[in-house]
Amino acid sequence: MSNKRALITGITGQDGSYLAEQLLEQDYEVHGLIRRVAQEDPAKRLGRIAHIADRVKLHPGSLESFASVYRVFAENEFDECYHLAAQSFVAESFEDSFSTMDINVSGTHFVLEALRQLRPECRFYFAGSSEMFGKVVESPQVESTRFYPRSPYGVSKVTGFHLTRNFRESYGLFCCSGILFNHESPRRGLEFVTRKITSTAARIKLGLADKLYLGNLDARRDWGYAAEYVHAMHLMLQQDEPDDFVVATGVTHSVREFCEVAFSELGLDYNEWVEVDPRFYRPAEVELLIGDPAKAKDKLGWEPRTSFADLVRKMVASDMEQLSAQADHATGHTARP
Ligand code: NDP
Ligand code: GDR
Repeated sequence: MSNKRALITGITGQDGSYLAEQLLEQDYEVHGLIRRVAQEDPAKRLGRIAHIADRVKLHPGSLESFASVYRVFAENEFDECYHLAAQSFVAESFEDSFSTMDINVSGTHFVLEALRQLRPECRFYFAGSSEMFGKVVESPQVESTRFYPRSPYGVSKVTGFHLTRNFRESYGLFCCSGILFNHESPRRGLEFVTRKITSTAARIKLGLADKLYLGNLDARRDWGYAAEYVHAMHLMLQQDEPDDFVVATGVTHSVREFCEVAFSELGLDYNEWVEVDPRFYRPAEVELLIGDPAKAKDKLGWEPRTSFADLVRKMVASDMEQLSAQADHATGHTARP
């Protein structure tokens, strides 16, 4: 049993919520940094952690304010810090690259610097991303694959990765980066393509929507299950030495294939319902990602368990369940056969 104290930035997000659950199960004292706005509408903004809200300690703050991050470290002696908070939507990073840089680069720098000054023994995890590989120079991608980011988001994560390594090498801090490939779940934000597909397919099935508009259907991603990926983050901080790890399934599928499986799960043919809308294309695209998680398997004993088809099924089932209740109440809507 553990009595460690962990800080999770981004605790209200998909990964933060799964990680908080897993750390609580291991008897951690779990703290989270949350934006003040989250308190304005907790039912919505804290929805992913509502079921554990009475067991975590939440500290208002923002990655945009060094003072707020510093205060949280000054008031609490953390053993582990999982830095997950970020502007995480790649498409948005093209729309507002400056905010993305501020939050993802300066925000990471703030957390590292507060930790260095106040709690250098605290172990640190940085949420690196397969987007750092971008226009890939080799496949599959491994820890040593050269970075070639294709978006402001990707650039920000490359910078965060180098900052993390630099704090490890310069100050001897226990700093790790996970290079996580796309990971999804029923808690995924609705703006990401997987959840957009499963939630809209469910709406179509229930007669609540008539079309699904998407961008590039040929982009390929290595999609895994989020609850398993956060376990890898925890394992990284339990090692004897800090290091960086690729976390992936080693299997790649296209957005089109995701549509095929999700719609067929509902007895529908995606060709009839999906339409391409150029608005959802990106100025520069990451066409193909496929990771090799051999190092994580070898050193962490971590392996993915959920298959692509099971992941899609899980997400479709969850969206159907959530939306069916709404459809029952709506008048004039009937589920499609
Ligand atoms: P989400 O978008 O679900 O969560 C992002 C979190 O960051 C939210 O809790 C959000 O808070 C918080 N946040 C955003 N801006 C700020 C800010 N200025 N100050 C404080 N908190 C802020 O992301 P995921 O859970 O999917 O991802 C977690 C991390 O892993 C991110 O860094 C992401 O970039 C990275 N990553 C994700 C992958 C994936 O496939 N999911 C793959 C590789 C990396 P709020 O609720 O208030 O918006
Ligand atoms: P990604 O995830 O950019 O890989 O970043 P996203 O689900 O947004 O896009 C995946 C691929 O699907 C294509 N696509 C669309 N994407 C969205 N969002 N909406 C659409 O309508 C659409 N149509 C096609 C995209 O062009 C892209 O190729 C996610 C985030 O979680 C990051 O934070 C994380 O670092 C990476 O995964 C790994």
